[in-house]
Amino acid sequence: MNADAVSVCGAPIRVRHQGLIDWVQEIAALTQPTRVVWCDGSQQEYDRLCAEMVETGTLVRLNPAKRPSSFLARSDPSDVARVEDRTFICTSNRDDAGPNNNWEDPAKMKARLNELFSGCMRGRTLYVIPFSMGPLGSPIAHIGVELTDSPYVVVNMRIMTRMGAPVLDVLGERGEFVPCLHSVGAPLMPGEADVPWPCNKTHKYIVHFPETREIWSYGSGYGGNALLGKKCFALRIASTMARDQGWLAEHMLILGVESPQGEKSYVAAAFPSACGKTNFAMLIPPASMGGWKVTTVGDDIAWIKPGPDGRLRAINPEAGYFGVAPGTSEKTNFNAMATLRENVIFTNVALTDDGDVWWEGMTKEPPAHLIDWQGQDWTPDRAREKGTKAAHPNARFTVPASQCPSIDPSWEDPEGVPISAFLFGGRRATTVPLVFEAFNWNYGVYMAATLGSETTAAAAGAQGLVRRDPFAMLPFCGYHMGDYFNHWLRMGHVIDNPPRIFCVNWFRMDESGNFMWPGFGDNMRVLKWVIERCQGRANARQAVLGWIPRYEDIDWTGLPAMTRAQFEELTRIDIEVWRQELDQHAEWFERIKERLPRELVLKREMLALALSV
Ligand code: TSX
Ligand code: MN
Repeated sequence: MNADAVSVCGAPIRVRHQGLIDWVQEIAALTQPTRVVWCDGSQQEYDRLCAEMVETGTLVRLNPAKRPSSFLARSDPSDVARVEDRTFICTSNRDDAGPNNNWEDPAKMKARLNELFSGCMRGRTLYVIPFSMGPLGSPIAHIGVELTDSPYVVVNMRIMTRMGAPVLDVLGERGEFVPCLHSVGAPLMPGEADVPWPCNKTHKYIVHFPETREIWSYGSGYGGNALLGKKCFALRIASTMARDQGWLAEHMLILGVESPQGEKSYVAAAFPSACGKTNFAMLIPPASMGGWKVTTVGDDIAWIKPGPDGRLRAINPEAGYFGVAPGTSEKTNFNAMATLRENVIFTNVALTDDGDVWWEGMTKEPPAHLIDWQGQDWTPDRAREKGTKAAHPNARFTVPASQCPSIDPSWEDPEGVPISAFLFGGRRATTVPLVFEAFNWNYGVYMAATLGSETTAAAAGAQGLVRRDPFAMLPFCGYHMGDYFNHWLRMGHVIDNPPRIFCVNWFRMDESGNFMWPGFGDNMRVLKWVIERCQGRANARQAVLGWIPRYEDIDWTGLPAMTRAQFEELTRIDIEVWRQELDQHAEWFERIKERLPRELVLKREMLALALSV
């Protein structure tokens, strides 16, 4: 291959990086594609690929009068989510992957992958996707190159990352990039017809080599398995880079809070799945609160580095939202619905008779007739009989972040935004108060390390099963969880003035199974207290777990329904229940074993002592 490689629109794009050229050539020789196409990232290229996928049946063009420049993809029914049991971390020392990851020997895994990838792109096009995670040229950003045989991946990557020719300019002749290799694992024999969603039903591998910083993904075309910039690079590989280089790669949203006086603060927050992270990132404060504003920097991932001034600065490494559609409505997330008006790729939602989309929770009443996510006729009556959903529960939208009405003016600032507070939240019907501030950094790390969330299948009022999801990173930490806790503890004294750490729980219930907190926009009341704590302006009472707002410490303007007694119940700490909670923490810590920092054992003992008097 010469340095003037062919692009999807036929115009050659100039590649100056010999290491990249060599790698593409090596992979082309291994996978045997019909042709190699270098993506330039242009609108024309995107439009052309979408048009081609409409021809082949991979995409359905939505009604331009309803949903301009938007498409629907229906996946293979077996390829609808991340495959955690097929996700591997390959380190030379098994213990370095930790109890939180599946491990395999790197040499053994490479041999297996070389077998699988051998000839796996026959009859297909190999697309070269240069992409930047974070604003181009930002000191917090990093570059990757994904090689894929899926045009669906190309168009999704164009929305989710900064992608194409400008990235090659930043990369130069010898810049660093993370090689990300992806194949749907479905080669075509000569004359064999393709299917709308090619994938490999028997072999799936999502493999990370943190020591050489490589990603190999085989057999799935879906989201987190295939858009390798996101979970694979921006979290699993980046978390190991961050450990080695002294920064943080986190499963966090970033939002801005502006006071009526125009003071701006930024908060990063981690929540396990099904806690409404995207809703929180796009929150609209109650108008009655007199001019408080929330802006969105990111909804899923934060890369956070100490800045020149010693403060932590965060970027959203992504350029789009790959969000769960079901449950999203004008009521739960008005800004998301506005973001989704055009230029969207929907995956596994239902199609309406007028060529638009629908999903469970989008409107109160479902349409009388739909085509469901599997392409079948769907009616509310038949759904009630058979229990079938119109949209898959993990149906997604891919949409440019720039379209979000609440997008923060600094969301693409290459220097990042300064972080004032970290929030950690879970879905807990009992036990965890609405909000409390950790006494100090290490204590906050303890709370994040023991973060738990209840399974949503639990019936109202019933005790759901608590799943521990430390820092909401359990499926995404690319190394030993004990080492990760230690890295967080270390970061606390690397930074001059570390952000304060808060725990929140929007989901506490009363004895009858009713939510005690209105949530959604009213979460602004909690955010306001958090921000004012950071500024040393808000009061609190000292409790065993940390600093908790009293009734009078919260702004209740426009929410007369919340009484002092209700709020006290919402922020109550039940000593007996917390003794049991600490026993569960000990059980959880047992799984991390010898690499658990002693500081966290100590923090648990101190808490236990405080609870015993
Ligand atoms: O996203 C949520 N947030 C954060 C929003 C900024 N959800 C949606 C569930 C997660 C997928 C919430 N659900 C929140 C919340 O704060 N709180 C609740 C629980 C709840 C549900 C309904 C009501 C109140 C609380 N009230 C009525 O339905 C009228
Ligand atoms: Mn996520």
